[in-house]
Amino acid sequence: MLVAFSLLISILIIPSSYAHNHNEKSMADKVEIDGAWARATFALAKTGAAYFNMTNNSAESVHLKSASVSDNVAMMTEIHHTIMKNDMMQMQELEEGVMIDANQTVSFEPGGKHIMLMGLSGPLNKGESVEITFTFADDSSLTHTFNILDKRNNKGHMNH
Ligand SMILES: [Cu+2]
Repeated sequence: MLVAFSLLISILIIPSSYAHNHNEKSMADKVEIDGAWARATFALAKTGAAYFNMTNNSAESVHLKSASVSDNVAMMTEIHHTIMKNDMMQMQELEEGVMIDANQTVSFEPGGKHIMLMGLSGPLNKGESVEITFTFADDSSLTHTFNILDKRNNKGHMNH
């Protein structure tokens, strides 16, 4: 009888703790994106870059793990940052993604962090837009529209 009783308790407890998690805001719900744009490319470009600010409006840190686009846009999407190596600017993938601390904004901007679109299926044309989906450590995700702008590359970041 005692065994049956404790089994019953664990059955009751597990679903209620799941229910509790569902009531909490997902990481995707805690962030806001602004200033989103992607750089227009020339006709035969195979890579493109996108920039934005991501603000964490919550009291807990948020872990952005990855970004993706439709296969129609590019084969691969990576989160990159830019480092100086031997006086040269180089890009590196941030394989673990990016942590955004409580109530902080992380800027993805030319010469710094950016979303890299690799294996473009066509050029990113000024005036059009591209949808980028962000996925967080809790598997929540959000999709944002990036307008394609023809901004000058003023930081000598040749690959972008
Ligand atoms: Cu890059």
